[in-house]
Amino acid sequence: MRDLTFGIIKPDAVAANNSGKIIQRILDTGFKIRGLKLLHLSEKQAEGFYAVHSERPFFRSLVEFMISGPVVVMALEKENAVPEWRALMGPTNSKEAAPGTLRGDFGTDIERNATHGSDSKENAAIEIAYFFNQLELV
Ligand code: 3AN
Repeated sequence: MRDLTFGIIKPDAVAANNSGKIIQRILDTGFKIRGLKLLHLSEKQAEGFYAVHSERPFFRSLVEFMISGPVVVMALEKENAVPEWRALMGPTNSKEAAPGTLRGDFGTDIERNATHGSDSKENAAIEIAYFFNQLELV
């Protein structure tokens, strides 16, 4: 069954002009792009998106990073989209991510890790709805 997941190309990867390469990898891996836009998040938007991490020690730093420049937000469709997108991204820490994964090829460390992906179908629906309205999804 084809599912949706939600992805972000983070400010480090956008600033390094890697958005196009990442989108090409996404298409080459068989995802269909159902929604796509470039945004510069406000502090409130970033805090809201990462609210589950608000008590974590890295929260402030994560929010500051996510508002440091534009991001690309994406609704992605594929069979088993959530695990497939996480596999393409690689592990959270770019230092531990293998070459050939997006975080391995385009990220730097655990914070500047090039991409975000939903961790469940339920969260994918919540995260897509946070950034896209129905008219923005094809
Ligand atoms: P993932 O994005 O792989 O699901 P989460 O949900 O554990 O990882 O973390 C959300 C985001 O918070 C990560 N993408 C990463 O940028 C940041 N993060 C997680 N752990 C740390 C940490 N120890 N130090 C700094 N940033 C972190």
